[in-house]
Amino acid sequence: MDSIVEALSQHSTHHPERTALLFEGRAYTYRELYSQVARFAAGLKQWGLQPGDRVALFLENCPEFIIAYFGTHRAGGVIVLVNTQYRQVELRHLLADSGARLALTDPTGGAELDRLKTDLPDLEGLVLVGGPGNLGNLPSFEFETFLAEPVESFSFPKGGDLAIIGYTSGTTGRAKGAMLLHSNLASNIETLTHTWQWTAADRLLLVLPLFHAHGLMVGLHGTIWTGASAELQRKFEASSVLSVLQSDTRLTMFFGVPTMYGRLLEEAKTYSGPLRPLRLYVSGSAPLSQAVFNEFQQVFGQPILERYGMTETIMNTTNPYQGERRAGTVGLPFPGQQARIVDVRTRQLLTDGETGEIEVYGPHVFKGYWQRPEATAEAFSPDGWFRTGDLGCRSLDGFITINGRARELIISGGYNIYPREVEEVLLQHPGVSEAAVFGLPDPDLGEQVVAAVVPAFGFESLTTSELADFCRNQLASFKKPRQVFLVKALPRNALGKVQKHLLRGQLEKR
Ligand code: MCA
Ligand code: AMP
Repeated sequence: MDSIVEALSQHSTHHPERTALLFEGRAYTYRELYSQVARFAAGLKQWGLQPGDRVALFLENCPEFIIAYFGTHRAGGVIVLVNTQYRQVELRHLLADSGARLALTDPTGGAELDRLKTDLPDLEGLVLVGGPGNLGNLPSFEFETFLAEPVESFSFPKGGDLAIIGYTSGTTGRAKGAMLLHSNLASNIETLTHTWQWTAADRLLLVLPLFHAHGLMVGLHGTIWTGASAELQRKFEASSVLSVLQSDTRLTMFFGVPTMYGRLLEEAKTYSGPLRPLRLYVSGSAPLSQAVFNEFQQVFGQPILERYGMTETIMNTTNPYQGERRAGTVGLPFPGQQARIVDVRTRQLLTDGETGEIEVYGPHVFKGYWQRPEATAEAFSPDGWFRTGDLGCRSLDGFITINGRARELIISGGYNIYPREVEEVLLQHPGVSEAAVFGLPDPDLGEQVVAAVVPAFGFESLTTSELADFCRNQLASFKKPRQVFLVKALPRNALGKVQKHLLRGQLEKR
């Protein structure tokens, strides 16, 4: 099968009454889900969507997200994923760069996009979930009115068709759109579901946001590919997740970022009932500490399976489903995919035990960055391997450990923050003369965003909250600095480059 939407259609034919999705007390069978998908696809066609046109999804977890996602693919469209925390700076860039013609959002998101209309000439309309909204510039349609009579005469997407543009940043320049083909999505979920022994009998508690790869391309895709079911929640909240995990005996799997596991462990301390282990707990998107791994195994009776992925490649490596799950490592490449470690400077292959950049190869690797041929060329080695930007080493028996990053990146609670983007916003504040943004360890989030700021003359009493609010007005709020240190000067090397490791060393102790 070339696409996940085709798998959905097949399940709706062969097992129409099987449950696909549960959300806030409502169950959707495969028949119902696919019928809504087909209707949304027809609505898109009627509206005038052409194959290859981009549709942005700027919405929290809900069934409409899933219907619009598969409906867009059914109609030959391309999905642009947009984090719901994004504000004007990110929205303007993502929607303009992708040239999205239509966006699915809620009335609040609609108002935000409507304000940007003059900067977004390609955006022709909004589909709104949860009410009509009060918009002035863009035509909008309520979700329900967009569902049309299905037309089954058009074909399913082919493996080589573009499916998703997932934005991910770099050290320089703005976020780049990683182009994932239907074949990338299908091949990766095929090997992943096989490796994790995911079957139609499984039920996943899906609380990860669907607008990122982890929730969407692992959680949702795996569910639909195997004909299983998912209980979808709007967002993660430790106490309700713990009680659902314990009370709903049909659940077999839970996927999360390390912050979620840490919070579940905290919550478990106040939980009186017995803790029922699920078949599979998976962690990824950020490093899982050995302490959380060990404590989770003790408390929940199961070793977490840690895996490693990226927007550009979906899932790269996994600890074994059967056999040792080695804490602190991300395991081995999925079958059918490859990974190697090369010297960062010479690009020569390294031997086991040596640390270098992780490169990956296989049918899961994306096609390139949307309209960025130079960035695409730089991202691949001459023999076609993708340079992940992650540093790691491989043990003699093949387990990969990630032990650094070749690029500047902060991972906070599983969300990526590129310091440069936050620095650029800080520098727009009249009180900031110089700014350096970096990560410091955080017991809950893994890393937290911190800024060192040289105040402009007369602004020596700038506060963290003032600068955090300033960032928050323009950027997703998870990118705002949690601490701001005022310094007299930034340490620089002979070339003038800020030495962030020195700042980190100094400020970590404060
Ligand atoms: C929320 N806040 C955060 C974060 N999340 N601050 C720093 N880091 C975060 N990750 C801030 C909000 O901006 C807000 O600030 C305040 O916390 C409360 O927001 P709320 O939404 O209630 O937060 P939360 O429920 O505590 O969220 C924590 C979370 C969430 C559940 C861990 O961050 C989350 O869902 N993370 C998962 C991200 C994910 O799916 N990543 C996968 C990327 P204020 O009050 O000031 O507004 S895909 C990927 O990385 C690759 C492919 C891979 O390998 O998976
Ligand atoms: P993104 O750009 O959002 O796709 O984030 C991908 C990045 O998340 C990777 O390049 C890694 O740096 C990081 N990552 C994902 N999974 C893990 C993991 N299990 N351990 C450490 N880092 C991870």
